[in-house]
Amino acid sequence: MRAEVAAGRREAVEAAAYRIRQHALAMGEVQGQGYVGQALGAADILAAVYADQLTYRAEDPAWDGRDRFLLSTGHYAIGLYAAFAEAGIVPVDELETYGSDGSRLPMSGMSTYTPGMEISGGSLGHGLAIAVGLALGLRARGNAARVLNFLSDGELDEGSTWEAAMGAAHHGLGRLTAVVDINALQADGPTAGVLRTEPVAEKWAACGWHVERVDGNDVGALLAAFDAIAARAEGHGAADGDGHGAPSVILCDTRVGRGVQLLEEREKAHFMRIEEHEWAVCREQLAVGYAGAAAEQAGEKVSP
Ligand SMILES: Cc1ncc(C[n+]2csc(CCOP(=O)(O)OP(=O)(O)O)c2C)c(N)n1
Ligand SMILES: [Mg+2]
Repeated sequence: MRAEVAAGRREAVEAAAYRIRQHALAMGEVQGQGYVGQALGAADILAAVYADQLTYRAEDPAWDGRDRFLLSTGHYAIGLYAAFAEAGIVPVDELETYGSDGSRLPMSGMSTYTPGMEISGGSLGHGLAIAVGLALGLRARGNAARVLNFLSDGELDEGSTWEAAMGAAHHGLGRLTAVVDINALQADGPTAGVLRTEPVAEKWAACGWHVERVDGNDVGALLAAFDAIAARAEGHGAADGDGHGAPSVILCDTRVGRGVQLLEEREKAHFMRIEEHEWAVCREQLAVGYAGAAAEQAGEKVSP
């Protein structure tokens, strides 16, 4: 049975996720549109990674001992910039430049522009293969850093993802972790209608991966799954520099727009256009929802 995650630790990550959502709304408002729904949906995952799991130095993002977090979904960059701000890798003030000419924060994630951005991921389906190469290289150099690749459910449509998955298992990349945001959505509509990828867990297992599947908007469940995977990565020779073992995947079922009811219910959710008067509503709904959840957890009665 899995150990319960301590309440204080979970609350710290939930607070980080709340700030990531606030940052994402602020960036979205600058442009009036964008991939805000993905940032809100993935905020709990990004908070678990940057506020709890990842080893890095905010003041030295290129430090060789860092764990590598590869965002293969370039359009999710808005969410990662928000996490970078929360982590102290980019200043909060800089977020308002998002998507503007000359900004270090372009709409699609680019490694040459942004400190901490490991790859340029706009062309989908390449991140996992890059992660495999990176993990092989680190292991060959005796570097015990972990490699995490964040990918979307749309990237499971890509053959290159599955080639990389088989390669990772073949090479026994025990310190490689794939984190899949299963928001059930793609640019052309629901994932189930574009290309049926389920049963996803069975597919990864058949490729030789250790699989965890969780509610990706439940911080406690996320941390427990990440802990289990980190323990496996550690067990796979992190200390002796060997690093052989089955790679791990954490399948995260999330909701687009999570935390802002107006956006959770929006039909066209891949690229959202949000009216000027709606931003204040979004901020208000986010704040009320967060306060309500915190009060509920504290055992207080929340009025409907
Ligand atoms: C190789 C490639 N094919 C197509 C696209 C166009 N494209 C951009 S986002 C996207 C949707 C991919 O699915 P997912 O990331 O799950 O979408 P979301 O959950 O963000 O709506 C597509 C097809 C691309 N960027 N790269
Ligand atoms: Mg998707």
